[in-house]
Amino acid sequence: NETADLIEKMVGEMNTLMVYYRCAIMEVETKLKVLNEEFSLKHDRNPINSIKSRVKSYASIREKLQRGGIVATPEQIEKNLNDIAGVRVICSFLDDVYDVAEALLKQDDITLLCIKDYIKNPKPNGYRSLHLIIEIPIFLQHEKHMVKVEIQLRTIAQDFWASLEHQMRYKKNFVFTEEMANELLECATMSATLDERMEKLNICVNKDENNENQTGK
Ligand code: 0O2
Repeated sequence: NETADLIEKMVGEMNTLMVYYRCAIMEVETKLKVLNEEFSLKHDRNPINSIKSRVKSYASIREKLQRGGIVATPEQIEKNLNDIAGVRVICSFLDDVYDVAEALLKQDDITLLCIKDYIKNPKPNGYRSLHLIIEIPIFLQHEKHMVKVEIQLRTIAQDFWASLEHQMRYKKNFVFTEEMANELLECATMSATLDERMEKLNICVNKDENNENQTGK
């Protein structure tokens, strides 16, 4: 009976923790949507193309804990895992990635715990994305709770590559041959070139827009 009580208590605590992560995702999503609205009002376009969020599944949490030799208690999970709440922000242009990240990090209730810029320093396989680990408060009836969220910001082209690479890699835990890995890397380089060319085009569009405004056209 004592074991059953203990299990029930643990399950209850885990469920509460997962609710906290879902609430933190809602907070971050709202902040991003507000920024998108403001930008679209000022510049007549959306810097954020889409937002995809998820709370890590119990199976993935368990696997990650086992890999790290971490005891599966809610306290240890909160302390050691940074990516249980994940928000992926797909931006239109490269500049948007950095502008959105900067605007978000400026907000005084957000604490940046870690930043990894895989756009400036891509992974050897070609993966590009800006990763932020932040901490954000959620306000409950009687308390304020700080929650960690992993935010991945990337362009549409970077997301295209990462989504397909992820699908292929996770398919039966496939290990790419050297030839395939090279091909993937080349695809990543091509999508990076695409981003740079689109970015340049957008700079021209913005310049023209500013000139028109100045000449009162
Ligand atoms: P999933 O299924 O997306 O959740 P760790 O987070 O502890 O595993 P690290 O090095 O601190 O390791 O994290 P990193 O590399 O900053 O970011 C990990 C997450 O970034 C991954 O989560 C992926 O979502 C994404 N990512 C990193 N590298 C790649 C890559 O080469 N290809 C793709 N498609 N995504 C990548 P998960 O938990 O591994 O996967």
